[in-house]
Amino acid sequence: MSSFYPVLAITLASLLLRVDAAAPSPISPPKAFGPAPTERQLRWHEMEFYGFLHFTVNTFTDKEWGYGDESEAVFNPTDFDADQIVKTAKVAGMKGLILTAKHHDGFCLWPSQYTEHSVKNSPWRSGRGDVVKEISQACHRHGLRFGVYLSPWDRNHANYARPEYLAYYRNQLRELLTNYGDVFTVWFDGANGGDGFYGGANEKRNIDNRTYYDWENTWKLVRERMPMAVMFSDAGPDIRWVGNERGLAGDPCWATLNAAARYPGGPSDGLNAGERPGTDWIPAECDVSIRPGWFYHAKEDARVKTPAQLLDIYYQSVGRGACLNLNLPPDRRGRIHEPDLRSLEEFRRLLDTTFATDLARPARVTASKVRGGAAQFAPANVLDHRNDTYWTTDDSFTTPELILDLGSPVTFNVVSLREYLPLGQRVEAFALDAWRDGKWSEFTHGTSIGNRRLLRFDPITTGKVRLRITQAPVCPALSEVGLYAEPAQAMRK
Ligand code: FUL
Ligand code: CA
Repeated sequence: MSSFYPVLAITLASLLLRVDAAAPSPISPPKAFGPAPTERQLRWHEMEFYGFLHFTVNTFTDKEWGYGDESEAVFNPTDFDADQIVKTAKVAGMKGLILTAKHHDGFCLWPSQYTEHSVKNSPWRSGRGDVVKEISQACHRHGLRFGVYLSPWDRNHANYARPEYLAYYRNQLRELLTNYGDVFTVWFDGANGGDGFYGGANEKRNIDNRTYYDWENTWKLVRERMPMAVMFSDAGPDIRWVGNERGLAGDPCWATLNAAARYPGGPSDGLNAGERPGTDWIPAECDVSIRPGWFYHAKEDARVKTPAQLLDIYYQSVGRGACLNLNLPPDRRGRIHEPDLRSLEEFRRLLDTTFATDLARPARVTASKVRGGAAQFAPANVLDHRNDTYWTTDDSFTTPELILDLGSPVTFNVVSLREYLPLGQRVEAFALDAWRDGKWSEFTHGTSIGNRRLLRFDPITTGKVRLRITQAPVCPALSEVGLYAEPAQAMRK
């Protein structure tokens, strides 16, 4: 024993010395610029693509907005299959599903203890069914996250537009956030007030959507029950509507917004592009249906979006730094219809084929500037497919360049860029050049990057690509630069 300690001490000392000698003086990372995402927002950004399920009495009455007087008896899917629905979403590459637990008609897809207007009084599964339970469990079984849509506007409830309704709404939220496991998002719709059944009153009821719902306290309830859930509305607080129902983000699409004057159901100007400089990190979600309507209508069976249309939407949503929320409406059986499934499968196949090979990966990468010359911030960090490593420069260099030497000519038609989000959105403009005939020539340029920027263009063949950051208020921090080639079928409409 006695000889052990000195040996240990010497070994430790030499280890420490070695570490000391090798350690470069640490170079600190840049400071974040403007508002930066929270942990829950970062987790959401990583999802990129998830789905909506619009399903309720409307599926059976062939409507888009139920009036609120529908009999519970109409809700009767003949072959409801949560696994088929969730597996379809999974095949499409979705990372989660948001279910309309209650749409504007007020019918509840779970047996809420606060109303009789729910599945419990329907013939489906003899009144013992629970769509929220089956979908949430299937999601968790298949590795998808689960989210809820609980329409604030309720055309069935007698107390809608009165103060009492708020307690009802919050009780329902509590049920959804307590009994169905983890919930990744709560989707607050902005459609508010108007005519309806309202317990038999059959009248028009308007509300002041700035004050009526007392959102502060509803949001607090969600934070307490489900701290990692992101809340969606026209005004955040975590993610915002993109301002259209076509699934298209603006160009630019900033992740920031000035939230103070906004409220759910408020004016939508500015939501498509975001606001810069903005006071809050409230990135966009692009919602769109795979069919013309949000609910299933047999007459729309031939109007399912094609794989090429879905790809266009993907490039203009995920590819502009937003997340894509694509609606899949279950049919009267309670399944995703076959044409929808076929379109999703082909869409996924084309995306997977495109992104299977990053043609930039083997490149030799150099940059005009590297922060402190430190390996930690080296340009090779843009090629490792990790979001947590990035290339950056000293604070004073805001327009650096990066060159990918591909060795021999390579053909591609997609560029993928990502910023390192914890440091905020930094790049305001960039350009890409190809080395051709002994000189650089620009083949595309853009503005916002954020979580992801995908640029798509006619195929280019070159041995060298240059990325120029042309405008940024601070030094950029980029975590990814990738080059991809779409299969020919993907380029056809
Ligand atoms: C809108 C609703 O009125 C539609 O019915 C649908 O739910 C869509 C996603 O949001 O505001
Ligand atoms: Ca990286």
